[in-house]
Amino acid sequence: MVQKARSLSPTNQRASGANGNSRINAKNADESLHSPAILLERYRSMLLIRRFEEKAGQLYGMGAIGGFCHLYIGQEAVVTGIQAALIPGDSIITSYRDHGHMIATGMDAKGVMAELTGRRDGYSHGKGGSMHMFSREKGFFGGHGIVGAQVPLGTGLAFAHKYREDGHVCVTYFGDGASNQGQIYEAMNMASLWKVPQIFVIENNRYGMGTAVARIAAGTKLYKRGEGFGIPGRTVNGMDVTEVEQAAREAVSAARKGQGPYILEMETYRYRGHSMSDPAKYRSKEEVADMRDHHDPINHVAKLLEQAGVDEEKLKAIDNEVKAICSDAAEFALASPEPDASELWTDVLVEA
Ligand SMILES: Cc1ncc(C[n+]2csc(CCOP(=O)(O)OP(=O)(O)O)c2C)c(N)n1
Ligand SMILES: [Mg+2]
Repeated sequence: MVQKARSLSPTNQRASGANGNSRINAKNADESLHSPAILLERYRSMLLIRRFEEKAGQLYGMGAIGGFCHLYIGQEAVVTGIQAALIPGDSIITSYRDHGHMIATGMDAKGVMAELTGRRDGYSHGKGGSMHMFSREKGFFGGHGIVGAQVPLGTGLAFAHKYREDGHVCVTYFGDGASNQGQIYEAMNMASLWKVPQIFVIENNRYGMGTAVARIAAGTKLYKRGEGFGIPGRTVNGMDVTEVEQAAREAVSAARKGQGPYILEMETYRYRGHSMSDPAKYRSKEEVADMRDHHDPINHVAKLLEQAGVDEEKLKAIDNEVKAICSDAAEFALASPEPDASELWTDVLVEA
């Protein structure tokens, strides 16, 4: 399997798919990923992220969340499938669209919601907000507001895994817009030269703020962006959690075995605006409706479960369970006090 993953050289990719895309080979697919038990787990994880984000959107509307708030609704299959291929001790780093990533690592919904609302019980004691949360315990290294900044940091995390010989990998998420940032290519060069275990996951949701990929990218096949550095890549249907997990398993397994970095370009879509303050006038309502109605990652899994004979009541019960988690998180957050003014200078620098 490792050989297979690594042998997807750019040349092979061109030969392997009608559009030059290297799709997951159905023959390699692990059938157990389609079992109702696994699909139910993935369904719950994706739904928890969606309900969490809907609740965050509500709190923002009520004025309980200040500053920026970038929702992840529509993209849930990406982080859910990737996380399913990881083990405790692996590290994850991403941009400001980060709530889903935190929830997927198992970070506490209460702590995340309390941080979003700027409260003392939040992950950064209410001083970081939506874009700046961390959990060493869960291997989550932020939460970064500067576009692309997390990518070289991710190379550093991956280097640490290699240096310590701990067998872990770093998954570094970034967007289609970020993929035009110069620092990403410096990071890719080092990552490949030193063969560090870094998986570059490009969440291509088609827009960077209000700008469509084709308007800013000279070359829209983002999975090929590592070609010059000898980093293999492939596109993945990011609205299909099983396809994401299968691709992640292959890339992660190769990286764990010392074969170096890999690029996974996830074809995905965000339903909401770039942030809560974006009216999203740069795309049509029909486009968004088509994605919601025909490509939704959660509905897709629900349909598969129904076809496998899983009772609709069971799915409803899962929805009620995750909704309760999110309501409790909101209640907890709103009951938590704001940080004291004396906290202004604490946790700013760490004495080395
Ligand atoms: C260095 C830098 N330049 C510009 C911005 C403003 N900005 C914030 S998000 C964003 C778009 C990034 O889009 P993409 O990478 O596709 O991520 P998405 O928001 O779609 O998840 C821009 C230009 C910034 N935060 N940092
Ligand atoms: Mg984008």
